[in-house]
Amino acid sequence: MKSYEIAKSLYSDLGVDTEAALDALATIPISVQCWQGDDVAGLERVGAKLEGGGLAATGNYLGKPRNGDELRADLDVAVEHIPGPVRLNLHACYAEKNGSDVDRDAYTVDLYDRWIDWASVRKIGLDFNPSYFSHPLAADGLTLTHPEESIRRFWINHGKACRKIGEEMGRRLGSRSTVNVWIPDGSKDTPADRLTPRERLSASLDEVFSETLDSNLVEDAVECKLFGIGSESYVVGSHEFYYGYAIKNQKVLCLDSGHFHPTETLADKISSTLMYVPAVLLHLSRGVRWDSDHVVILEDPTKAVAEEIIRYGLTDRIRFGLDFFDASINRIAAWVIGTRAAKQALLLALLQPNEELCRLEATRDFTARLALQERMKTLPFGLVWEEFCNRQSTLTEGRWLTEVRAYERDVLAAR
Ligand SMILES: [Mn+2]
Repeated sequence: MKSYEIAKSLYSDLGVDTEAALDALATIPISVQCWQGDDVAGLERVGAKLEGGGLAATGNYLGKPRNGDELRADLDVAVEHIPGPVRLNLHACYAEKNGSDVDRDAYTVDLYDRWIDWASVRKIGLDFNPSYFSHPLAADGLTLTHPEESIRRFWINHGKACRKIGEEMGRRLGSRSTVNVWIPDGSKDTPADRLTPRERLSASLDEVFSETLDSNLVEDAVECKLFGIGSESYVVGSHEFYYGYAIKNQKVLCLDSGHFHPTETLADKISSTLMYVPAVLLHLSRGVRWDSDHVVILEDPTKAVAEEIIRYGLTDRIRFGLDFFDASINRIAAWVIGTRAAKQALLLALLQPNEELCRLEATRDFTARLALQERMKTLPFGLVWEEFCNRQSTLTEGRWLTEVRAYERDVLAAR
């Protein structure tokens, strides 16, 4: 408490109200991705694993969950060590089919009853994603752009089914679900025709989104990508494609940190895209030299994204999500580290003297602006973060890992 009071006073000297920052942080939920828990395997089949889609999970850490109950138990441990509100981001391949032979084009909300029950008890909202990978009809890496009409139809119907599932999740949980469409479609080598697949994708998406649903319960997002394994030369759903589609159709635009050129970052895209699309869904991730989906850490690109959102008061138009999966370290710790880092980035942004920085800029005092930007970096942010953890009844840095280790020893090691 004493150290927080010192931090509070130091920030106050610069006109920053740490109490307001702590209150604001406690209102921003981050949607935690279920797929970090099991290397994107899903629950449709026993022993299912990630197949195709240009995605690769690496590592083989002990204790991978073998069913939905184990995955949810692991999630409970992670959520316990994440201060403040979270949501859960679920992929369609986490359906629990209980022996039913229903395929993805006809999935219904009852396949997710156990997830909804889990979320309901914990007062957590659910977000949702159609799964356009790990399926025989996606084996050649083409889904909504497939040249065969019947295969395209199957995936269109999957998208339609998922929107209705998202709407029902929103209704049952009293919290709007963001349903995000990402497809892997592309070409390993230089294509002869880049146009026709894009025309097919546009037409397929129009069909997926054709039914008007309750916008208080569900919203549609679309996610671009630069390349994937097996789609190095061409991705149908590029940034320009989806940016145009989202503007034209007023959809939420999903920006994934790993889905652009390695030196290209998301921060500068926020203020531009929000001029033309209703909202942005963030998939915070960390690409190391490629779209490697490393665990999010408190690094400059993530901090810059948070600053852009907080400075202009845009949190209502941002959906905060994570997209990484790493099986080379304890999967639960990966969830905790990545989500805490994202929240720390938000807290740092909330602790910026934004009015003063803008005032200095308006008076063209760029010397003082730079000096103040640098000064902020030496303030005791960690003490304010500890206070946030304490107020949210969550263990501080350096303490939560002991608990995760105990669970690893008692539960994960026995699987
Ligand atoms: Mn993503």
